[in-house]
Amino acid sequence: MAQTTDLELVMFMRSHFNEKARWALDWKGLLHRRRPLLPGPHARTVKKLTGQTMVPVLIVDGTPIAGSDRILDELERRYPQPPLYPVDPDERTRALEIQKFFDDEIGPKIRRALFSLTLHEPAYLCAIFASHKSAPVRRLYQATLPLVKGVMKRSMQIEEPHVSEAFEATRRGFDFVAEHAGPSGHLVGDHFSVADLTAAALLAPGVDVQHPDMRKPDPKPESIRAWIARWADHPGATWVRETYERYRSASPVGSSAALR
Ligand SMILES: N[C@@H](CCC(=O)N[C@@H](CS)C(=O)NCC(=O)O)C(=O)O
Repeated sequence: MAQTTDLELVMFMRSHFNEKARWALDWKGLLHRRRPLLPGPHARTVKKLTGQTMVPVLIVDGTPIAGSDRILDELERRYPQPPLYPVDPDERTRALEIQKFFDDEIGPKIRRALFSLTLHEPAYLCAIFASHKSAPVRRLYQATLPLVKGVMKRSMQIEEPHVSEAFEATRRGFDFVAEHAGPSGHLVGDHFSVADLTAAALLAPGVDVQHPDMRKPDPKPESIRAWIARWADHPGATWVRETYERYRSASPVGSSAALR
């Protein structure tokens, strides 16, 4: 079936909530354009589009949809195959509950834990978010990052006791998937669903996943190598790696590369 809808994803590179939307688009084989913005300067553009500043935002035929859960919901409604929502109503409810748990409880905290380390690594932050920009823009962006450190600390609550809680929540996220993945490797029922996609995408910052959209740039500073090593042997980290290998193809059917 020819895809007639125009889809544009406004996003941050390598960001885990944005990864949810990228993964859903790729899983459904949907051609789309990606508009990667730099965190900070993004606020003006996104506010103008949606009245708030968070990405991902998916623009569907000119209409912006903000929020990864709402984006997945709209994609599922418009493009039900292959499905992300289980057919069985109880399983569907459970899968959406798991999405909400990871969106609310784990996603923001794993980000806080990781930023408590990367905040002191402007060159690395720049490599994460600005690798698509020209060298002069990257240099300028890197130079401004130390100046906005205070704002970032406040907006993400990078201070005690919140940082310790964030590390605990990260462990809780890995424990959850290790405990709840069934024999087939899925969190709900026997098929890949929104629950698996959300948990794997939001835990990906703690794992050395190899997918090009989430691979951490090299060389990694010591603090990042220690962060990855901290979770590497956890069965939950193994689950994330395996879920990526099984369900996140590096060259999706609807590859958007040509449209980027
Ligand atoms: N619940 C939202 C969370 C999105 C979110 O936290 N986005 C972050 C990047 S990971 C963001 O845009 N931060 C910049 C800002 O808040 O202005 C979702 O599921 O989309």
